Amino acid sequence: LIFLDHIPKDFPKLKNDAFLRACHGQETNHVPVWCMRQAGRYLPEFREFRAGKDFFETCRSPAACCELTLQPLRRFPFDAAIIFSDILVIPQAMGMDVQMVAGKGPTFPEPLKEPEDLLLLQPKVDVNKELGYVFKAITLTRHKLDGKVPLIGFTGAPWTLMAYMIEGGGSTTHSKAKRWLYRHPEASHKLLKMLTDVIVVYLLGQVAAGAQALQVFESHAGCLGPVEFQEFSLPYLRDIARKVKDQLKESGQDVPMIVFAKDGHYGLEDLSQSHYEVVGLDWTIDPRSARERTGGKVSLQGNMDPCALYAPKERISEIVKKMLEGFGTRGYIANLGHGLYPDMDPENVGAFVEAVHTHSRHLNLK
Ligand code: 1CP
Repeated sequence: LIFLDHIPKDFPKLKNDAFLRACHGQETNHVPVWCMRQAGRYLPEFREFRAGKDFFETCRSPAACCELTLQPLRRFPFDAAIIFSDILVIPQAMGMDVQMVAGKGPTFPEPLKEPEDLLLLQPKVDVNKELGYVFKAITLTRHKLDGKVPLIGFTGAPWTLMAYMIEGGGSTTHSKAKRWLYRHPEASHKLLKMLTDVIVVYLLGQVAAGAQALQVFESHAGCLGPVEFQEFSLPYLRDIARKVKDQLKESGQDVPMIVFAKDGHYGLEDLSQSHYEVVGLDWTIDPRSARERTGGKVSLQGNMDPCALYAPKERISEIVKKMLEGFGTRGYIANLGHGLYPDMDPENVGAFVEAVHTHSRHLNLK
């Protein structure tokens, strides 16, 4: 991993470390907050900037990714930025064609159908060459952030990426991908292992480029049951964290990692013992029970129902207050239970951020 030796050291000094402190369970004046999909179509400036441009072309432009990452921070006092990119850049790097089709979402014209199709994937991915544009976007954005808040890098988890590569796009049942788990378990493990290898190098590259925290999105945990999760998701999530941390330790770095397994409530105990500092939660989990089940071993992130942002501002404030009381203000990062939707009102996003800051400061004074 040659690129770890080339860490740019001249980044501006970090001014707001609340998010990083909360990841490590340390005290903060206020509870840090950010939103999944904070760079997105709910912002008019995002829609304007993206208009007429191909989605993955945008992802390949470091300047565009930097601009889109910074947009939400100009509006709201978020405590972290997340690099604008997509989880599906990894299947692309492995040789698959992925297009963003308006009104339909990501689409693979030639998804994997049978185990033989694994032979069509790049066996040895040159991550620097294929995904270097993400690293450049991270370095540029870290500089342009000027130390305002930390920059989060991310990846899709192996099972979630496998599901897209076989389904060919979004799906409600994920039956094509799950068919592999039951009919082709060996080929499934082979693919999950290939993905894991690329992901580890990709995350290390993001850190070398300037990412200050890493989130792993297992967005499709919910279509697995506890048994399939144990076999096809959890071991790879653990492998990723362990391998990334081992490498970082060697180079004397400490970068907190967040695992977000959406609808994976059955795996909460295991996820809290998987080498991640933070476990992200969707809105189906009660804050107090999440604390009990994770036994204070990790920090927690989440988990307001994104749809609560359709409520009037006063109601949002009440919901946030309850959420903060449930989680407590230590070892906690406020977020939504999933991403923002395009029809959400930016004003209410502002109300959410303000409610987190105000209520948590009050709770800390008590
Ligand atoms: O044209 C557009 O703007 C399309 C909307 C969009 C955006 C803004 C897509 C298409 N991707 C993104 C950016 C993105 N994707 C980010 C940017 C940083 C931020 O959060 O602000 C991130 C972190 C992602 C990650 C991502 N992409 C996930 C994991 C998170 C999650 O939502 O569970 C997933 C599943 C994807 C795939 C994807 N990309 C885009 C869409 C619409 C989807 C979901 C498709 C589906 O399953 O139906």
